[in-house]
Amino acid sequence: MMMYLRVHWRVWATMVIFLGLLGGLAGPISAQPPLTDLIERAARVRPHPRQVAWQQREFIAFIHFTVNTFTDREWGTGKEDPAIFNPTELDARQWARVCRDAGMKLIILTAKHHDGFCLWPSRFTEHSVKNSGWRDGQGDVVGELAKACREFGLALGLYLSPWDMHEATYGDQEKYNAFYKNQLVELLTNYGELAEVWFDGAKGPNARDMEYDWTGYYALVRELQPNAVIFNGPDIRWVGNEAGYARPSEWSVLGRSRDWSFGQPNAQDGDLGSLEKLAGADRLVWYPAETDVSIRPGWFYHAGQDDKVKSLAALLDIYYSSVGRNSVLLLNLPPDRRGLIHENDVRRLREFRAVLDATFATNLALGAQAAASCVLDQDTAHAAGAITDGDPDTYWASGDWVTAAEIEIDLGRQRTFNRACLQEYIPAGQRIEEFALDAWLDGQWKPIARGTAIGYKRLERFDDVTARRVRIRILRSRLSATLANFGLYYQGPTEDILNKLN
Ligand code: FUL
Repeated sequence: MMMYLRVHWRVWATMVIFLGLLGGLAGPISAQPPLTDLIERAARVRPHPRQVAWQQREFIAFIHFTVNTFTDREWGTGKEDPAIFNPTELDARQWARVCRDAGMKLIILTAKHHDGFCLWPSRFTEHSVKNSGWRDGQGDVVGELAKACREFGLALGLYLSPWDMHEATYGDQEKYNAFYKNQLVELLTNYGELAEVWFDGAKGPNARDMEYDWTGYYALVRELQPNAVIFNGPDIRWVGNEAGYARPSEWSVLGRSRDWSFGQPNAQDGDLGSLEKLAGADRLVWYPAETDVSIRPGWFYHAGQDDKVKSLAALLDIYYSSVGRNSVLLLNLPPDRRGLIHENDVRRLREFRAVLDATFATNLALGAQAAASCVLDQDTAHAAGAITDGDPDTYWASGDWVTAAEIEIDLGRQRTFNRACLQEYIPAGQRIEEFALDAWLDGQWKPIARGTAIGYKRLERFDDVTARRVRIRILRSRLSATLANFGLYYQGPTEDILNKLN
């Protein structure tokens, strides 16, 4: 039996008035706007299309490469001789092929890391590939990668470290900001379309004082690459750790107070998006999290870490905890001194891809019958069938102030599954605060998974379940709920999948 759960706005209003009265009895009446206003404001925050495009990439690559690769360091000094940069077999096509085969959609290259060495022949410094032995000083790593990305159908992103240990003007606000912007313009104009620009906020404790012209940097990106998302800027934020884990409740709707001038909220805060957090913010914005992590302990290549490539289980756990928690996974693959992604990393990525492909190849809920306890205005365009039609652009919607609902799915016959995927229709906002998943087993509904924020994608893992009927319960949402997609999958034993690979 389907239950019809409807929390009407009048119920909310009554609750708010009641709480207000209680507050009045306890002390002075608060001037706070009603909770319904906050909920409605939060629910109506929407992403920019460039943020949606970024999120749909899901899995992207970082490439950390510079003089550090040749000095065995993580952070350089700025005093390295450019001549030490001399990869013997650099092949950006190999990077692009490896990334494409791994299912990644974009590559972000450290065009300049903190040491200041430029992987492209910048006109504004001598500290670059043009004074290295590589390709007799005629090479351009950024150019080679841009070309390879085009060939392999990948998008390109660039990292340009604001902190620059080599540049003499660093510390002089006017001169360094002009220098940095000149470099940024070179990158924004000479390599075709960029999909992401990565501004790293890191800076060593002994670095000179330097006030970056963030607003000016962002304005250049917007002017010259309007489709590029800005990391650590207005579009996307750092998830808050380098281990590969997003929060169990990862909200893309955040409150932004006046005191962060486009910078970060407290990235270490476990809660950034609850209504308690949003209350009191000057503005609510769409600000989703990117999860950056390296496939090895270091960001740069170190031969001593060849046997420390993350295990398949660790990578899968990271995937479910980043892509599966409303975030984008930015996985770093550091080229070695040859200028190639090492064989061990390539092998692990092939295994990782094989498991993901085997798991997600067949959606057992695709085309299944679905019925919801409520539908927006009984509108057939937003009926429950939209979540099983395989089309991410159609979606079920509950209707305003229907904040709890159920959808029952009939798979047609008994199926065995151990993975579930839920996706909200994020162009309309992020609304669901809590959900549960049940299966009809032995004549009753039994819970198989439960979670909080969904957003673009939520993946759940659980023990094997064999059932014909499943039920999604939306327990709490803001204003209304939407779902664009629902999937059920089965991951078999990894040994079986890996055996087929070799
Ligand atoms: C940090 C940097 O200091 C690391 O070297 C690395 O580039 C990482 C992605 O960001 O802030």
